[in-house]
Amino acid sequence: MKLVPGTSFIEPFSVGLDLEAAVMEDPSRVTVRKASAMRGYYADPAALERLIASGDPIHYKVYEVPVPEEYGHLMYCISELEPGLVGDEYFMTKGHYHSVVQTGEIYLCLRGEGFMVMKTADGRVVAEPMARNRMVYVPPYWAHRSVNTGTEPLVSFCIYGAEAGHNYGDIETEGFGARMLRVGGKPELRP
Ligand code: S6P
Ligand code: ZN
Repeated sequence: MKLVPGTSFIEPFSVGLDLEAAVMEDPSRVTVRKASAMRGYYADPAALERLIASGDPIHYKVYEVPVPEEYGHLMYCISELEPGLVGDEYFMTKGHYHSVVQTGEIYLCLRGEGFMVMKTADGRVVAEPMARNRMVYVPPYWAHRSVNTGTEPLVSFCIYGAEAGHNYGDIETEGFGARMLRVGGKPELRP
């Protein structure tokens, strides 16, 4: 067998995914982001500070059994975003471009309801609905952020090229171009 430089050889394995319950059974890495990790992301920073002061609740968790972050491997995760509002803005993930910007991603929604908001570097914004059994295709070049507009956790299974990496910096500087706000009790994407 001839190995290709840059792509590690590993043993096959399997992982328990309970798609009914929307959980990964034995994750070896769980990334937790609390409200305090979201400073700078919401339109109403005072509302975020009140949320942090009231106990800094968990915003979202990402469950993984990681593989090498290399071309050829496929990374996958369960992403679980809590429901809630910061002022009038629905709870969301930070959102990112992939560092290897030509890497796409698939999100299969298992539970909850919301949107995948996606943007390009030249300012286009598209929001695709997320609901159980709905799959969102995030093409190469599109930054992506999940937004929970429902009343239960928004849980998705995602798969992407393991070399992708996360570029949060560009979103921190350029923002997302639009926000998902509760207007008259309903979600509305506002520029
Ligand atoms: C990774 C993939 C997800 C997100 C997760 C959290 O490419 O898109 O695993 O990392 O949903 O979002 P964020 O924007 O905080 O990384
Ligand atoms: Zn991604």
